[in-house]
Amino acid sequence: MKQRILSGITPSGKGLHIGNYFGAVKPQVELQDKYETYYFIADLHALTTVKDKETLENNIREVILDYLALGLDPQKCVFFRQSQVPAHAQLAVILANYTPYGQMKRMHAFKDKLQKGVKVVSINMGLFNYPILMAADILLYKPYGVPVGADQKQHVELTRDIAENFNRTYEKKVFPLPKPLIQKETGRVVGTDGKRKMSKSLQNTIGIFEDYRIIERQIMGCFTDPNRIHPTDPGKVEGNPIFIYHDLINQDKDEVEELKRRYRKGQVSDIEVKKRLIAAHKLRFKTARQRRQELKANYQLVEEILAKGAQQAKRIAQQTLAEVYFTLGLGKDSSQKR
Ligand code: AQP
Repeated sequence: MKQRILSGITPSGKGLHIGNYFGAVKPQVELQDKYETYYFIADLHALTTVKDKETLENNIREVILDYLALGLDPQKCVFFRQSQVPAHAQLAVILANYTPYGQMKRMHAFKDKLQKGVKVVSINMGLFNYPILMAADILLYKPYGVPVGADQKQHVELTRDIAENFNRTYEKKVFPLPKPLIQKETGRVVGTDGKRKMSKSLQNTIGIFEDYRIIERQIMGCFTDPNRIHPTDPGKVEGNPIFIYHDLINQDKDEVEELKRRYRKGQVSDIEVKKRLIAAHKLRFKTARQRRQELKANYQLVEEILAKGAQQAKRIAQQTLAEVYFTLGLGKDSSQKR
């Protein structure tokens, strides 16, 4: 029997960026053949930041199309929307009782906001509780592993702690402990500012499906070697975001090596390196962009995929929830005993 894995994407912005792709989606696509896979759109999580109905609906549609166009195959995986499986919210309410407040205060989703100067009083409880909902998302399916970017490691670790706490309380192994599956090379793709993780909210992304004028602007504006003033100055390749992106995106490895060699010697301009990256991006994502157009034109089919996925997910999720209810003393059987 295949081991099970599960992962999700939050529709909090317009679409996926290359950090999401190389850090999470690409490995998830590759795992479809080896594992029993559950992938979902974490639309309830988006409520922490998106408060406009049309924007939310639009974000959800965009991410669904992105995800499918990038290679998620509904023949191989169960693909669904979190909000269509009520057990996610139900289990989150329960798991909150096995989660220490002190530990929640150390979660980075919350701490990042504080560091950005946001006042505690203006942080909504959805954001504060988001790692608990994420624990519910995961534990419902009792997966062996969760393929995510490095930024999510802490949340998977919290999930393990909650599961352990629950199991210990009832002296029963209801939840197996899931492993974070993080890519060594691509678990944290740096943003175009060259400093921080590529993130929608930091506006340091390179898109995948955006209009090419936007992607060109994103690439042309990318941070490179700050000590290099003229194209004839020898440049630094290691840790230079433009070469990190070439290594990820450009499938012509000879071209990448040639550009690196010339860059080190001061024989190529930043502009040329960036233009070659734009060309490589166009080539790399050409098929996915076409597939996305086709899916968009046939959205009815996409909805059918999601409805079927929700039915399949519900079967597992309901089973786990019933087991949890029973373990707690909320189950049908325990009340019948009285
Ligand atoms: N820069 C990144 N490098 C590697 N992996 C990344 N992921 C996100 N950014 C990077 C991974 O992508 C998956 C989906 O992430 P999400 O939907 O939870 O979005 P996110 O992490 O919140 O992405 P952003 O762009 O950083 O969004 P904002 O700015 O709204 O917080 C996850 O597996 C994530 O690890």
